[in-house]
Amino acid sequence: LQRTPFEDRAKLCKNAVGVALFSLMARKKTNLCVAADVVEAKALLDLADAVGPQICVLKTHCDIVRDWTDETGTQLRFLADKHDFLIFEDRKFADIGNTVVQQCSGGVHRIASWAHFTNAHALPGDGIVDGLRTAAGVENHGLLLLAQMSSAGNLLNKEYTSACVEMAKRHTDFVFGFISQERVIEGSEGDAFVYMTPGVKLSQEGDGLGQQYNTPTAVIADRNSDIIIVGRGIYKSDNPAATAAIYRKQAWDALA
Ligand code: UP6
Repeated sequence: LQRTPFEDRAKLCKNAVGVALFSLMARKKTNLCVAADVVEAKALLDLADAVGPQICVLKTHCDIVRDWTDETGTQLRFLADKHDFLIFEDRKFADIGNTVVQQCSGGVHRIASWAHFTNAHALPGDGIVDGLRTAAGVENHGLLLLAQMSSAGNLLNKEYTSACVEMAKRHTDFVFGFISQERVIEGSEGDAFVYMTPGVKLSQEGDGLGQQYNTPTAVIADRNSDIIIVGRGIYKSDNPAATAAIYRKQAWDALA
């Protein structure tokens, strides 16, 4: 299978964050995203600083951080500039347009003020995309749709995935990719979108709570995804920076 280089896919993408992400991956030669699921602000910033040189994207769950302040977002942006990565708040929005405007721009977390992009379930319909576009502004923000999930027994079947794909195609100014378990749009049309896959670990046993893992090589080489998302496999290891380097190499080598 011949892959289109990321620098060429940057030219096909219509959203500025998507363009920036493809360009960054080509420049830095990494398709690793770390899921920084730690619960204190200092731990989050320390982890971001440690794995920063290895990653294209830092994925956050700001609502699990018990002492989050505006300064946490500011410091994350500082580290993103320092190490050249983008910040993805994995908020998985799932409400009506009017509500997600407030959830994305307001509240304690003010996600739109520090995250480069976030994600949403397609379940509520196109209004969720329009609401998040309003909250974020198109110029310097982007959105991923959850087309598939990694958890056992999830309800995102083939028909639902197809509907997500169609929704993304209606909003290419803002939606630049998917959270999915595989590449969900083939051919050159699919080259305009990025595919990010969670549920990745070198050892494949689950977590007792439904998570299902695949290896970096399986996700990139066999399922043709672009970016691996790794949480516990990295941040729970003895040396997250060194472990991130191992995942990075496996995921990048699997592109060839
Ligand atoms: N995530 C999944 N599966 C999905 C969507 N998102 O695991 O389908 C997220 C989780 C977590 C990360 O919310 O932040 O990806 C996976 O973490 P792990 O590597 O520690 O299992």
